[in-house]
Amino acid sequence: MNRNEIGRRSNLSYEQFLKEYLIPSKPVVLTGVMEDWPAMSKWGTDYFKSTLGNQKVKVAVSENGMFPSKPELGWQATDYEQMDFYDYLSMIENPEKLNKIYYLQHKSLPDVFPELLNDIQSPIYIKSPNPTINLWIGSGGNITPIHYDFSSNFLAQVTGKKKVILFEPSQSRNLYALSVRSKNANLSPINTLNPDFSKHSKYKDVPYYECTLEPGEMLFIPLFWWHWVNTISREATISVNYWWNGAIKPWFSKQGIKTLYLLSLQGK
Ligand SMILES: O=C(O)CCC(=O)C(=O)O
Repeated sequence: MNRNEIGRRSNLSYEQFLKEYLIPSKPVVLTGVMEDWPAMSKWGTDYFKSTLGNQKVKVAVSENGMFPSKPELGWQATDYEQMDFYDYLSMIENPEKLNKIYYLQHKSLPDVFPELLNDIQSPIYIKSPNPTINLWIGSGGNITPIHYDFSSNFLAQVTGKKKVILFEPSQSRNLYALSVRSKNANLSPINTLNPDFSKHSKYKDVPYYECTLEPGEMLFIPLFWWHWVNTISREATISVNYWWNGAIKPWFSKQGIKTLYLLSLQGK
């Protein structure tokens, strides 16, 4: 596979971000953008236990660390358990004692943990109203398989590290994406833990973009870009992501129309 490192930038103005990344639909890691977030010094299992421990949460469970555990069966393949947030936090403090892997995925901050909104600040690059803001908490070994979203995305790392791999939308065929008419058209059936190259031979040569996201860094994942995310820290790993509709106009540019056309061939 052909590897490209995702670049890092700091102090980008909105205009620079627009011109260099949003319009050309190019990923970038932004550094120094979370320095004023109270979350950076406050958030962790102790803080969440003492402030929100009584709350019930629905946590995804997997035998092998993939969420969903069998991407070929679609998103519904993930199992869930209901538990006290306190108990979940205690579990991921000692992941070596667990025989399964657990992941609190995309919990809406405004709906589930509105108190925590005071600890973060929406990136200045989001100009559209009401982005979807989610909290993700897990520990080492969680894998979100290859998929794309229908929004532009900032994935902001608060504690722990995540390895993120991205593929351009034009790589859909090499990722064996299902037909766009399928319910799971945005999920690739490739098992990234153990790819079956006899079935998915084109995946071998697919060009990809990679970064290891460190605390305090925010990754811009452009609209329709395929991504998979692997939590690599053993300790509790906390991220916030923002899905927002920032890139509709660029998709009507020449390059955007070409990519939409390639996506429309997906799975044919
Ligand atoms: O952090 C993760 O595990 C997945 C994040 C993701 O897929 C997203 O932000 O769209």
